Amino acid sequence: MLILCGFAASNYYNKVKIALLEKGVDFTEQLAWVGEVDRQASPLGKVPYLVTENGSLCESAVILEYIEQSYPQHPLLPSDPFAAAKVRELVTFLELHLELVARNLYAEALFGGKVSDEVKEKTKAQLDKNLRAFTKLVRFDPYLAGNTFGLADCAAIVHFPLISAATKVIYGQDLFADLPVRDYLKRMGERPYMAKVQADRKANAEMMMARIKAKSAAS
Ligand SMILES: N[C@@H](CCC(=O)N[C@@H](CS)C(=O)NCC(=O)O)C(=O)O
Repeated sequence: MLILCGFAASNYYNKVKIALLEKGVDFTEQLAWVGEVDRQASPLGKVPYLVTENGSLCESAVILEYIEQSYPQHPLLPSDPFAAAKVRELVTFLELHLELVARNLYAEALFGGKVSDEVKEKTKAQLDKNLRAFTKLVRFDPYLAGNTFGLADCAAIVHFPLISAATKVIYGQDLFADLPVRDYLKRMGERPYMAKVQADRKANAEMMMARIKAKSAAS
């Protein structure tokens, strides 16, 4: 049986969890906080990583490709190579050009730290530019890449809320204000397993904040 390792407050962890639930693949979860990661499995110390009968894998995009090829039921990629590439293109835009850029803000937006004005300005310019490009690719009809739920949705469900929250806190404005992201997330939130995913995320986020507070009080 597959073991998904990491913590449920992580967007990348939940991306993989949603894909497994969507496909109906059996798995168990194992809690691994940052700093407690098995470095053989994930040499950069990042979560998630997946333990399989063949060994372990890290990097969520790689994990999702492995799951998709190993468990063809309820496909999350179209069989047509071009249509599948369009889904992967959206995931790349979301993660490389939006989430990874917005990540520059998380220290202040989410974790009580501080980010310099210079970083905030640079990040805003990059986000605005990359959002304009993303807007040209994204469909929302009703799923991110068109009429079928897929890998791009597994990514969007977890990344949109975080990017929205971070940009609202830092710039007083939701990056996605002009896109139908709220309605989209509401629809995605109605998928049968989502209430549990959100409850797990919330409970784990509370644990994580308590750990951060305890660590800073001890130092
Ligand atoms: N590219 C990685 C990103 C994963 C990632 O950044 N995970 C965060 C938690 S959301 C993490 O482990 N951060 C700890 C670190 O970077 O040291 C993936 O897709 O799996």
